[in-house]
Amino acid sequence: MQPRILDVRTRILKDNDTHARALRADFNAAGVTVISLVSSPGSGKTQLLQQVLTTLGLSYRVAALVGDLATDNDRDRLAESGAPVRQIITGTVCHLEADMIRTALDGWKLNELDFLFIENVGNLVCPSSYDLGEHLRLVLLSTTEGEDKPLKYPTIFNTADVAVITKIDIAQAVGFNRDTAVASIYRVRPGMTIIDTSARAPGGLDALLLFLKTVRAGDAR
Ligand SMILES: Nc1nc2c(ncn2[C@@H]2O[C@H](COP(=O)(O)OP(=O)(O)OP(=O)(O)O)[C@@H](O)[C@H]2O)c(=O)[nH]1
Ligand SMILES: [Mg+2]
Repeated sequence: MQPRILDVRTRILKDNDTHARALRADFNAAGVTVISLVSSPGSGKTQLLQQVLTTLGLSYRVAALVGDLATDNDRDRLAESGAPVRQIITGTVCHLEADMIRTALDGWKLNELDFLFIENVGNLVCPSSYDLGEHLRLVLLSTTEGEDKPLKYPTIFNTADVAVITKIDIAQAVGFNRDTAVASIYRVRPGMTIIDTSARAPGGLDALLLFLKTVRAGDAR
């Protein structure tokens, strides 16, 4: 007799999950690779993304959405790359939600993009609970914020796919211990992919760029 699998999932589907699922279906249908970035405020999401957009924009069709409680500052910084960028102002909300992404995408032709990047609101707590329909979530950990952050905020690392260590150029100056940081990440997520970056050093994003191109090559097959 075939073993019967009993689905004991009792979680009530939240509105956000429904919206996120619809978004992911649209992203897949359009053939666009969607990558989100989460981290605490100031760990370098915009700086990194601006350079990623600039470099990938030479060979790929790229665009970005960026969320903040207030100001268009990050949109303006990202737009310096030449890529189309839209700001989502969340007001008092400390994360992006799938329906905000849907609204912000209005009028954009997804099938004319290879990569869509989404910079979430700087926060290590709220964004972890909200699926945005993205294919890959990068969690950034900067050398300045303390090696124990993955242990203190495990959920954001558990809901991300890749950990990106930022500001490696100042690691020594701030006494960053990479082994300790990696051990913290592995305590939460054994074997998680970790990519070191610097937005200030020449070639400091090469490993990340190669990773993103490999992801795209897999999606585009
Ligand atoms: N030394 C160094 N500084 C960096 C690097 N990346 C970013 N910074 C600096 O860190 C500060 C914050 O960077 P942002 O890119 O604004 O950080 P963010 O994560 O987008 O911040 P929020 O959007 O407010 O959450 C800026 O002063 C950057 O110039 C890096 O690789 N090395
Ligand atoms: Mg930013």
